[in-house]
Amino acid sequence: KMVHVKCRNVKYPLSDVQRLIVPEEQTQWSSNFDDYKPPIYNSSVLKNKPWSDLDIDDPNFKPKWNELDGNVNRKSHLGIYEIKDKYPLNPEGRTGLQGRGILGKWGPNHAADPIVTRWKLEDGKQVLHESSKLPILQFCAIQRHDCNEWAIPGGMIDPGENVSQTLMREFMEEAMNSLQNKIDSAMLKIFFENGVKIYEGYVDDPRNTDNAWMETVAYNFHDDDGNSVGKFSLKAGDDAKNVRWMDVDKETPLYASHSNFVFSVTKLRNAHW
Ligand code: RP5
Ligand code: MG
Ligand code: MG
Repeated sequence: KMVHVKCRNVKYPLSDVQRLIVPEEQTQWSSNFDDYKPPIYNSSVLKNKPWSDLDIDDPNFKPKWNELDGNVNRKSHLGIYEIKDKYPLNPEGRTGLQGRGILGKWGPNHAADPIVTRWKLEDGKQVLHESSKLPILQFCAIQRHDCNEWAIPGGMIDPGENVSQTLMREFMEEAMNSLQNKIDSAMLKIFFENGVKIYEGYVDDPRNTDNAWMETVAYNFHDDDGNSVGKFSLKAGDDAKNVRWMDVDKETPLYASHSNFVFSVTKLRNAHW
C-alpha cells in the first residue's frame, strides 16, 4: 500500500503552489537527486496562531526535536527523524516542497482518526455483498471543507490532550456538530472507551512537505447491533461540510491514506471490501 504518493503529486492544497515532481525512485533522501531545489512554501495562515510553531529561524524558536517538547509532541511514530540545516526531514522522503505549507508544526503533526462503524442493515438483517457474500460495513464519513473529499472525521491532538479525548471530541465536532444531550454523552463516553487501535504512523496527506508531515492514530469504534452510535442522527460541523453513514467498498475514493485504515477495519471485522 503506497504511503507517500498523494503528498508528491498534487498542487499544494488551498494555494497555487506547484510541487517539484519527485519520481518514486528518488523519494528517499538517501537516493541521488543532485540539483534538488524544490519551491519553499509557508502559508501566511499560520502567522501568530497559538497552535502553530514560530518560523524556524525565529530566535525564540528552540525546539527539542524527537522529544516531548513541553506540551508539543515532536516525537515521530516512525522513529528518529533527521535534522538538516535546522530543518526536520520527512521520514518518508522528498515531497517536492520545502517549508511547512499549511501545517502548524515543523516535523510531525499529530492527529487522531475515529473510524466509527456499524453494519448495513435491511429489515434488521445484515446486508451481504452480492459478489463477496460478506456483510457490508458502514463508517461515519465526513466531507472536508478544504478539498471536498470524503474522509474519516479526524483532527489534530490538542496540546495536553490524550488520544482518546481527541477521538471523541473530533467525532462530536465533525459528525454530530457537538450536539450532545445527556443520555447520548453518557453512552458516547462508554462507546469511545471501547475502541480497537487500527493504525499508528505516517499519513499520506496532501499537505505534507519535506519539513512537516501528518501522523495519526486510527481507532475503530464499532456498534455491532446498531443500537448505540449507529442510530444517532448525524450533523456535520467544524471543518466538515457534510456527514453520512457510507458503505465501505474499495471503489470509494477517500482523503489522504484513509482507505488504507478503513481497509484494515474490514479485515478485522471480516467485512466486504
Ligand atoms: C489527516 O488529516 C488525518 O488522518 C486526519 O484525518 C486529518 C487531521 O487534520 P484536520 O482534519 O484537522 O485538517 O492527515
Ligand atoms: Mg478534521
Ligand atoms: Mg477537526
